[in-house]
Amino acid sequence: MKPDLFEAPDYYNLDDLFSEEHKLVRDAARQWVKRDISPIIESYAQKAEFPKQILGGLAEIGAFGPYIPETYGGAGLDQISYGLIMQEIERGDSGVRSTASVQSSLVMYPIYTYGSEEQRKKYLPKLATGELMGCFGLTEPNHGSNPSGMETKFKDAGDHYLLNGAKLWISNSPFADIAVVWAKNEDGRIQGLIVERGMDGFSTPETHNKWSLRASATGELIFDNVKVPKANLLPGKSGLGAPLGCLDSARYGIAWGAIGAAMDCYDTALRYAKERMQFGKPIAAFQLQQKKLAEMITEITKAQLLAFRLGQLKNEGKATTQQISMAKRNNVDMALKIAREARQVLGAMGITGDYSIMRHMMNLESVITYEGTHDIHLLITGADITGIPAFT
Ligand code: TGC
Ligand code: FAD
Repeated sequence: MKPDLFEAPDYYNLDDLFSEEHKLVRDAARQWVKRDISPIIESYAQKAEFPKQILGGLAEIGAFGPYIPETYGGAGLDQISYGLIMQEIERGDSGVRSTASVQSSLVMYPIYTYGSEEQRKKYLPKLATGELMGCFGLTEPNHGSNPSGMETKFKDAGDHYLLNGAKLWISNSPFADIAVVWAKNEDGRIQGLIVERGMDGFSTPETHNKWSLRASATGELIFDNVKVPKANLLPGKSGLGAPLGCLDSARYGIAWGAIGAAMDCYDTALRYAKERMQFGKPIAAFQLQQKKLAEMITEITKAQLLAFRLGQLKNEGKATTQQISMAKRNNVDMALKIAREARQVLGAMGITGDYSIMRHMMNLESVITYEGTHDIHLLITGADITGIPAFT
């Protein structure tokens, strides 16, 4: 891959709105990505392998539990800092951002929010340092967009629970030490359980043959009469609202993360267009190429403003699920469209691994599907403005 010459676009001077802390956190993540991700990520994506050696670095930049209080090992930052960290990591690769999103919003968040004090103390500090890695099991082979139909279930077996079922498409599952698993109790109510690697009957086969998120490990979670200690049940909340609450936090991070991928594609295309000569001129001199680039910076700027305002609302505890859906949907769609246009600016070079664009484009095909598909988020907005849910 070419040297990382990334310069972040800030067309509307958003830096004037960020605090010194926001900028410090963001710049630390940006430098880390340049130093530790950009030089290696293409080869890991090519060989479809997660670069495990980056876990310590992710922890150091505060990517594991940015908004979890310091008493539990988190970074104690606000939601805008969390968003900026996700933006910078996804500027490097959506798969690396996935690992951080899952650890923070889908593993640490439910343990912090729905867990007992003993569970918080036992797991959160080790998750914050990356000593323990986690995954989140909601999706099943027969239930993706409609998790309320899940078949995974557990029953009371005296001094423990007995868990049976299977989860599919689980980020980090092949190497995770623990899994936050959503399953139905004997009354059919959804609850969260912390399942630990090594428990009898628990396995995590890897899913191969992906053309997207190749540097992220994806797999299954299989539960065959797994004995889960009663102390591992998350006591704080039951019902579908419990996992959906975690998704709010992860989707918010993705709304920022997608901006990073878009910024990288735009910056790469802009630099290439100014250098690449055709018909005796840099291709940046042609109106059709300028149209692409001008539209890209316009869409990135709109997405930045959406994410920033959402961050303010989140800091005030006012961001709604529906507002988060709109931002996730808009910003991922924006990034995917920019990746496709940016790829064209590079001509044939755009299809090679010498540049990051094609990798971002393929990654974003997962990002537009996971954490609620593009169409599900549209339906969430539709239900909100009409008052008529159209999911069924
Ligand atoms: P619905 O009737 O709307 O709601 C069921 C119950 O949940 C409550 N609720 C929420 N509570 C807290 N936070 C939220 N955001 C909530 N949204 C809803 C709701 O009030 C209700 O409570 P109650 O007490 O009345 O029961 O549920 P529904 O079955 O109609 O489903 C709605 C729908 C389709 C929007 C929802 O199921 C959905 O969002 N589906 C998409 C599934 C999804 O996003 N899966 C993601 C899996 S995780 C993942 O992809 C990780 S990728 C990670 C990475 O690598 O980055
Ligand atoms: P389906 O639900 O089968 O949907 C197929 C198509 O039908 C979609 O276009 C969808 O929009 C459309 N559709 C469905 N219902 C409706 C409707 N009511 N109206 C209109 N259209 C509809 N899950 C986890 O739990 N944990 C993870 O860590 C995780 N990581 C993932 C990593 C990757 C790389 C990928 C690709 C997925 C991951 N997922 C994870 C799963 C992800 O959340 C699901 O793929 C997603 O929710 C969609 O479910 P599905 O793939 O079963 O699609």
